[in-house]
Amino acid sequence: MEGEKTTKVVGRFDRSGMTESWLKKHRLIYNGATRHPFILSIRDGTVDLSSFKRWLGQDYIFVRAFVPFVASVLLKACKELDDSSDMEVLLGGMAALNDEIAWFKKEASKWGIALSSVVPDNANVKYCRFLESLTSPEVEYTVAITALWAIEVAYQESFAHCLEDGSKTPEELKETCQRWGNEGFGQYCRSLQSMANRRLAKASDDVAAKAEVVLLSVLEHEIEFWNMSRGKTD
Ligand code: HMH
Repeated sequence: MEGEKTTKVVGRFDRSGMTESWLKKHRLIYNGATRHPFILSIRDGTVDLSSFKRWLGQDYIFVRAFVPFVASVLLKACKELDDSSDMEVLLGGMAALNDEIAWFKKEASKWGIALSSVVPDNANVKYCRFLESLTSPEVEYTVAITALWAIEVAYQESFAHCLEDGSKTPEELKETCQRWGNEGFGQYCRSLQSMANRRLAKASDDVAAKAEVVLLSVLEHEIEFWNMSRGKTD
C-alpha cells in the first residue's frame, strides 16, 4: 500500500528506540563497559602487553562459548514467523565467528600464546555461564537478541574508540581494534539494535523488564572481563 512504510502507529506505550533510552538511563555503567581503563590504556598507548595477552587468551575461550549462544539466538529467530530477515543477519554473525576463531589462533601464535593451555579466569567462567543460561528455550527471543546486541556493541564502541583521531594505539594492536571497531561491524551492531528495538516495541512489560535486566548483566560482565584483563579484580 502507498505510504505504508512511512506511516508509523504510535501507541500509548511507544517503545521504538527502547535500547537508546536504556543506554541513556544506564549511561554510567555503559561508559564503564566501553571506556574502561584497559581500553583507555590501549588508546593512549600505555597498555601493558601482558594484560593484552591475558585478554587475548581469555577472549578466545569466551568466543568459543559465545558460538553456541549465537546459535541459540539464531534458533529462536528461525522459530519466529515474522522476522525472516533477522535470521539472515544472525547467520552473517555466525559466519563472522568462524573467521574470528581462525583470527584468534593466528594472533595468539604471533604473541606466543598457547591457547590450549589458557585456564579460564573466574570472571570469564561467570560470563560463559551467564551466556549458557541464556541459551535456554525459556529465554524469549526478545531477551536473547537484546543480550546479543549488548555484547557486540560493548566491543564495537570500545575498540572503535581506540581508532578515533588522536588515539595513540600501538601499531601491533591496531588489527585487533579493527576487528571490532570497523564500520562493517558497526553496521552489524546497528542491525542487531533495530532487531532488538522492533521486538521490544511489541513485548509485554514483563519481557521488556527482563531484557533490561539482561542488558545490565551484560554490561557488568563486560566490566569484569576488562578488569580481569587488566589484572585488577578488586
Ligand atoms: C568479552 N565481549 C567479550 N568478548 C567478545 N569477543 C565480545 C564481547 C564481542 O564478540
